[in-house]
Amino acid sequence: YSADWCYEHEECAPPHWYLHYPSCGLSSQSPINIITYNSVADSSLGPIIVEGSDATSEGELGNNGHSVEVTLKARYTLSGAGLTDAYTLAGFHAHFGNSDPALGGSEHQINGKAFPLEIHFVFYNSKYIDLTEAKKQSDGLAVIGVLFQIGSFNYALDHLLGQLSQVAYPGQKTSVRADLRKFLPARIGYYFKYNGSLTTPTCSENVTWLVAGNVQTISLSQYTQIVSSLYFSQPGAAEPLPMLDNFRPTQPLNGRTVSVYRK
Ligand code: GRE
Ligand code: ZN
Repeated sequence: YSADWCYEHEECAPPHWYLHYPSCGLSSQSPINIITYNSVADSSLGPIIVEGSDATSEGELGNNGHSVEVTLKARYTLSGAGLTDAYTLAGFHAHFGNSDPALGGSEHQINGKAFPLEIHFVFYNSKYIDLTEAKKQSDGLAVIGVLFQIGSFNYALDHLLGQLSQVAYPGQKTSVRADLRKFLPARIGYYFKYNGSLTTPTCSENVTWLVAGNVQTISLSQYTQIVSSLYFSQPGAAEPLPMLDNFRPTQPLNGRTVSVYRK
């Protein structure tokens, strides 16, 4: 395969990523299985604070060949959570499973349980000029991971889901209006925090991970819309490859501490 990394073909799948991207073989990788009874309570962290314009923002929804991602024009800032610096939202994207939500799809697990969907809100350290520059820095990134289970209809996400068919293939983009507030609370009072990596190559180990403790819901039909709208492959490919199971397996903790804040 021409791709040097992928999820779907044995030859370029996660166990081989380190061959082209050596950082993927290091010892502080993400995602992880968060074992709640091993996490260390730290009340000094304080809640996660996300500030920014609360009006709906214009933005772009796109298929990058590995995930579906949204970027917004409005500026949102992450602080709190024991972070030394403020971080700026670069965008958010989704990792998910296949047509059977019981088989998982999230990257992080909680007590060995995977969820069908995980959204990553990627923030870069505001002292760097942009995401590209921040990715090269050891204190470059902070990512909020939000897990979803099948349950009640998710009104906040539905507007974006309706536009997925417009970005079925890699490279496609469409404009969207979204209010981050609706799916990322301004204050998150329950989360896990640990030092890890990008979950995609280059797998650089410069991410402060904040995984929300409260699992959100999405209806089964909404989940089905995600797993039936998108492709890894270009239009007209001899073998169309639906975008499914775009998650990396959990990685060894190797003695890292997972902190928990709950208030
Ligand atoms: C990803 O590609 O999945 C990713 C990023 C940046 C931070 C975390 C992450 O691009 O999982
Ligand atoms: Zn991600």
